[in-house]
Order: sequence, then structure tokens, then C-alpha cells
Amino acid sequence: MSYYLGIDSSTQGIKAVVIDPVAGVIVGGAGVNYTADLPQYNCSDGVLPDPDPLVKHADPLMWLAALDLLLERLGDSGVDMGRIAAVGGDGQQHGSVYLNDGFGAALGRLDPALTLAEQLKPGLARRTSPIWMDSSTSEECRDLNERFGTRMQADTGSPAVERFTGPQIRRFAKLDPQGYAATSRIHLVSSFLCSVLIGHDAPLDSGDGAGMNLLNLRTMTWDAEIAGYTAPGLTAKLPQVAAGVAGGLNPYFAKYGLRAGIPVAVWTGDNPASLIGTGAWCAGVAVVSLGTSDTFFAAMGDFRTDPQGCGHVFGNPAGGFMSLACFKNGSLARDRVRQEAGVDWAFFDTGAFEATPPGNGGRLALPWYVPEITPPVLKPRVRANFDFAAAAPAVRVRAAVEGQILAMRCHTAWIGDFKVIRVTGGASGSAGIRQTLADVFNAKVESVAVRDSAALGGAMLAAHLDGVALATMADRFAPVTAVCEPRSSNAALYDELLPVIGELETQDP
Ligand code: XUL
Repeated sequence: MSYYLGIDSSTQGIKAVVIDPVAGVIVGGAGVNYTADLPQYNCSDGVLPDPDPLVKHADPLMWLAALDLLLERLGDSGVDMGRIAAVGGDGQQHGSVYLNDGFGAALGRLDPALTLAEQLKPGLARRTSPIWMDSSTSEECRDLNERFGTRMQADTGSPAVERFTGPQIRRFAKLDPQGYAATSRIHLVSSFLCSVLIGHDAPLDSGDGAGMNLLNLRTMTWDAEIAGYTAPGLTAKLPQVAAGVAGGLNPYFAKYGLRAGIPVAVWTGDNPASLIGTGAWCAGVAVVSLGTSDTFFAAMGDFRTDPQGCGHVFGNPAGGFMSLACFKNGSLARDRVRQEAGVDWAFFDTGAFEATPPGNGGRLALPWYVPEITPPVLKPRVRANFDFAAAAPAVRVRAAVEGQILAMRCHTAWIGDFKVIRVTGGASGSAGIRQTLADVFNAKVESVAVRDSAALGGAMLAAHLDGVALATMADRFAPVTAVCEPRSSNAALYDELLPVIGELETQDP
């Protein structure tokens, strides 16, 4: 039977997953890590060094080199590439690629004897790409929010926020008007790589397009007024918004054993792809992904926005909308607290709570080591309601974990009251963290056995193009492997602690 390939171009690397939906098995996969495998691009953890801590850019040529290397590795791994019948994919959200007139022509004549990076380099109108970790556009956000007021959030799903593409484009047009004038097309990471796969300009989907502060989610078209104010002539530089098939696979990729012309699905953002890959595209189940950053997302039946202005609304690739709240100080911050405290997770996971019972005696911390997204904080530091540095290691770790999860509850209440939360990502392997999540949200926490939910979502969307039902695939590829029930006494304890989060967040910066 046919195989389907999903590709996830994420912050620190790129991954592929190949599925056989009829047999219900993952038949292969491959990965490339930018730091380890492509050090020549100087993007440690996927980010170019910059003296300004607010500036976070990457080299788009690295993403191309990674795509070549990924497909080579996938072919070498023994997967029967000729059986792949369609390709889907996603990219880290918000990142943008600036292309000149030569890009389209170069795509149309890709030579398999050469690499993507060398052939497409002349098509770049800007050598670097701002990514979602960038927080350098506060001034532009201020301009946009002042100009459009509440309409910005009411129509695009989010107020203007630093990492979103519109403010990034406005800054580029202001700082480098010539570079902006030489730009004829601006792609997101997703639509950039999808364009490369199909050999011509690809559309972007409403899941990723909504992360730009430019797409009117009520009409699903570019908001001409907002785009016009963001930067001159911007609408003409944006791709179309569409769903379904983007085009046929460029013959260039036959060198990896793939069949030229197989359908390539319109790519989406990593979070919308994960919504599919975790089987949560129908309203009622929320997903918490505990990765580099922590994210909370859920399908939404209706279009509603966050009254606090921190969360976002994106298109749901399965139809309708999804909500998302992103906490930048996620696993990296959690692990830093743990490392600096010199302990491992065992004390937290085995239930040996002597030193620190749930609730931690009311001691809470928000471990903000980098500028935070939810709530927006540009000057990071650890906020705590006790002497954090002097406290016992176990107390510090519990304060940080509980603080993060309570903050997540505070900032996602607008999405709904969920009785089931699905958890994925590296830190979801911790039994202690899962139990804390269940108790804080007073919800059943289900672990789903999906390692690469975004790449899997891309593969499922590719198979869906061929008529395979998403529900059938979710049962097979995202089974629930463990369930953690909330403990009511702890839930009541956490309810009482909720107001402390507001106090920490408004502490002096
Ligand atoms: C979502 C966000 C991140 C990126 C990278 O708004 O900024 O989750 O998509 O994963």
C-alpha cells in the first residue's frame, strides 16, 4: 500500500516521518540537527549569533541544506521512497523568508546535480530570516496596535506581537527599504519549503498564515488595510492562502528516490500540524506540548480571542480554528532550574515528596531566563515569592514547575474548561510533571505515544489528500498510553494558589 511522508522544519532541526496508514505503522523516519549536522551555518540551536539578545535570526540556506540532507538520510535508511504517494509538512511558525524576482525562475530549473542551497542562494533578497524567538519589534507592535486598536486582535486573532511576521516585515521595510523593495515574495518557513518541493510559489494555509498579524480570519483573505499600513505594497508580496494540494513534487527530488509529480499538501505551522498529529483537531481536548517552549492549544468550534491579549487564534488544518498560548521559558528553563539546583527529576517523579509536598508551602516561581511571550516580558529574571536562590534545591524545582503550570492555567482559561488534556514533548515523560498538570487543571491527563507529532501531522494531512480519514489515523498513530487522574485535594490547593501568579507577573521588572 501507499506510504505518506511528513516533514517538520522546526527551530533546532528538521524531521521526517513516513507512515503506512492502512497497516497502521510508521515505516521510517530521519532527522537533521542544525548544530550537530550543519555547523558551517553557525546557527547553534537554529539561531545565528547576534550581540542584541532580542534579535533571533536563522540562515534560510541552512533550512534548504537540511532538507537535502534529510531526504538523503531517509533514502539511505532503507525506506522504499518510491512507495511514497504524497508529501505534507510544516514549519516553525512566524519565521519569514525574503525572496527576489529570481527565486521563482531558479525553482523552475533546479538541477539535481547541484544542491538546493547553492542554486537558490541568488533568490534571497535578505540573507537572514527572523524567527519566532525574535523580540526586537516592540516599536513596530506599538505602531500597529495604536493604529488598529482592538481590531487587530478581533480580526487577525492576535494583537500585534513581537515574533509575528507583520511586525517583522514592518521593521525590515523601515531598516532596509532597498532590501524590502528588492523583495517580491515573502514566504513563511512552511510555504518557502513547500515552494521548493513543488518548484513554484506555494500558497500558505490559514493555520500558519494566522501567525502574521496580516490575515483577516473573518474573511480568510489578507487584510488590505493592515497589510498596507504594515509596509508599502505588502499584499502583492504575500502568497495566496489555500488548503489541499499545493502542487506536484519537483523532479529535482527524484534523486532521493521520490516519484516526481506526487501531490504535495499545502504546508502548515508546527502547532497546527501537532494538533492533527496528536488527534486533537476536534473541540473538547486540549494539548500541552512540553518542548523547548511549552505550548497549550486546542481546536475551537467558534472564533473567540483572548481577553488578556496574550493567546492566539489560528486556522485549524482540519477546518475551523484553534487557540494557542506559547510560553517561551518552557523545558529549557525548567531544566536550568533543575541543573542549577544539582538534582535530577527522580525526586519529583517517584512521589518522594517529603522535602516539598504539592503546593510547596505556597512558594512559587516563574523561571524567566529569556524574554517571555505569555505574558509579554522583555526583561527576563526569575520571579518568586520567596528567596529563590537561597532555598533548598527541591523547593526551587517544585516552585518552578508548579509556577509554570499555574501560569499556563491562568493564561488559557479563556480557551475553555477542559476535562481531558493530552500531553506530548520531552518533559511529558515525567510522571511528576504529568500529575502536577492533572492536579492544577483538575483534568485527566493522557499521554500520547507520539514522538514527532508535527511531522506525523504533516504525514496524516498528506494521506488525507488521498481520502484516508484523520480519525482512523489518530487511533493508530497517536494512541493514549497512560492516563493520570487529578487528585481533588491537590486541585483545591492549587485553586488557592492561582492568584499568586498574577502577583508574580506584576512584580517589579
Ligand atoms: C507559536 C510559536 C512557537 C513556534 C515554534 O506561536 O511561536 O510555538 O511555532 O515552535
